[in-house]
Amino acid sequence: MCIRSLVWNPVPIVLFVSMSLLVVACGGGGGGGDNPPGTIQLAETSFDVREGSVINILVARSGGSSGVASVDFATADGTAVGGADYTAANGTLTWPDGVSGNRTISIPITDDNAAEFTESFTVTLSNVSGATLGANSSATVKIIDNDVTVLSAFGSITALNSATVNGIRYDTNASNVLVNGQPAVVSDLRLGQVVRLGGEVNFSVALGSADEIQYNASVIGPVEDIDGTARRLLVMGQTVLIGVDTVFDPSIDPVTLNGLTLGATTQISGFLNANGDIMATRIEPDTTSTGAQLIGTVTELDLANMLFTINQLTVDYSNATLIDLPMGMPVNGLLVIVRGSLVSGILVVDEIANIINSSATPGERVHLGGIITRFASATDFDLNGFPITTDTSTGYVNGVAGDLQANVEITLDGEVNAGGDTALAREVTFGRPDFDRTTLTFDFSNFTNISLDGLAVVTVIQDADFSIEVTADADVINDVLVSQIGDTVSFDLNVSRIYNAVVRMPLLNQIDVGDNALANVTLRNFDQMQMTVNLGGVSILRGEGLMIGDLTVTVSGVSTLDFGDIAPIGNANIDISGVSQATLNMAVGSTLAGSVTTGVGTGVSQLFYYGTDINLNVTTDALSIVTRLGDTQP
Ligand SMILES: [Ca+2]
Ligand SMILES: [Ca+2]
Repeated sequence: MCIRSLVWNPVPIVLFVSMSLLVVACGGGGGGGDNPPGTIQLAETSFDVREGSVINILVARSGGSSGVASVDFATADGTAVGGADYTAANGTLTWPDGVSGNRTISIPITDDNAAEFTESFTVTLSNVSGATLGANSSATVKIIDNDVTVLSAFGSITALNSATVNGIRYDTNASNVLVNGQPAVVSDLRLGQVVRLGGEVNFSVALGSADEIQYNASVIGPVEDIDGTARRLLVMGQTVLIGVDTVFDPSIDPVTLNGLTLGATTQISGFLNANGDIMATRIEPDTTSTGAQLIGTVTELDLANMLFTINQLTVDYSNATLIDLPMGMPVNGLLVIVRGSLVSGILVVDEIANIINSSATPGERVHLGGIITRFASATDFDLNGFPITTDTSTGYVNGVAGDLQANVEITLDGEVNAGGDTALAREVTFGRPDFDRTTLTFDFSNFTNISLDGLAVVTVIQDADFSIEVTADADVINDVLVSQIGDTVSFDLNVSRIYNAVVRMPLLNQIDVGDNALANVTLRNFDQMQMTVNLGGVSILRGEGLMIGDLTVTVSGVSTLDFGDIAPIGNANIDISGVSQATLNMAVGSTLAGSVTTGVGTGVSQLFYYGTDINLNVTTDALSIVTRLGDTQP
């Protein structure tokens, strides 16, 4: 089991790893004795089961086997109802004299065709005879629906190539995308962006599809203060706090707050907390936005002069289009998005829109991640500014109702009420949904190669000295196990967290990104006579400032290699397969050889290249595509 800090913790720690490391281990103890009657209890007390399957619950007699023993069991309805959602059961389990070990309670789960919330029932042991009843006398079984439900989701993108939001992976092949109010495409989306998404989900497999994805930055404006120690920024009058899973755009060098520039326009995505601060999920330099943008709460409204403030920023709305505002005017306490331009330190806005009114449709199912911004009681609080209620049917994961308080991060599955002004939470998960653990491995077997696996944002930079830096906060120390075996350094971590890792090494002859990776890797400034790139999994590899003589490339899985913006490559041999693509900038008169093939699934494999007088010797199959983008780029 993994217990995580529930409250945002901005205290920074940089795990700096050279070549001597701490290995953490844990162990257990045991006992013995004569042969007593033993203890009877459930092997586990919490089960998640999909509709249409059978749950087998083990009951164990342990610590002795003397004499005949028995125990009664019975199911009891919670939000799941016997007969409709599962087959109610009761009976007696027995162990003969001298026999210990497991007995099984098997309960079929109904497969209906209705889209439902997660429901639960309990299995309870009673009337133990001939042994002692252990502490695990009751279990909760949660039924995860396997029917497709339409919903609206809100949360940060934790994986790309499709978009993973709140633990659900959404197919994006048919998504309409809006970025900061403007029409955009799926490839404009970035890790860590907080998005609103409409689509369909099958919760039993955590897969869905998104019809619509909207991203609005929390703030686009100049950086006014950088506090690297407190991990805090001031951006256009707004306090921005950097957390454990804040994603830094790979163009930020170094990949810390020190890589930002005072006065430069910066785009921040994140969640507001109860103080109105922005808990950043993503930071990137912004060289393309022509205006400023901010999401925040109206205060100090001055109707006569048509001014209000959002934290330390004064907003002038005298020339603004007002969208969805109550009675057509701003009011104190209203959460709004404003767009405009900074004039002498005042944000003169063209447009003010009510965020809350536009976010909820009466009766719709919602899957919302974020931070509790107002807390009155466990049945009355706001998540991201939106009012939430709970009732006796509400289930809790990784915590209890008493753990709810301001600034706690939760994810909830619920439904908007008929009035469209609150949502009833049917299940509250503290933190973000659990993912499997994975390992991010750096393999320095010959000090010229690097091997990556797992989920991370990794920047690999040419540097005379070897080092690895992983930026993480204090509460991660309980959640990451660093170990070294030979030349391999591993970070065993929870993949729901995204790590910013920087690797510095003098030479890079080969990089392997494994088939299980969900990695976003940038190679920067290497000058190599020869380089081999093996890119797999669902990964992205970009090159910046690279000079490569001969390049050998294998791209597989659902991966993207972008070497289109580097110095011309001497010669290249490629093998692109799966649903992958590569972009190369080839030298004048160079050879580009190999194959492009498309695997099973949606999409095709593609090779894009810049080149002049290229000796092209690339084979393709029926689906794959080779596209020349233009002449060799200087
Ligand atoms: Ca079903
Ligand atoms: Ca169902």
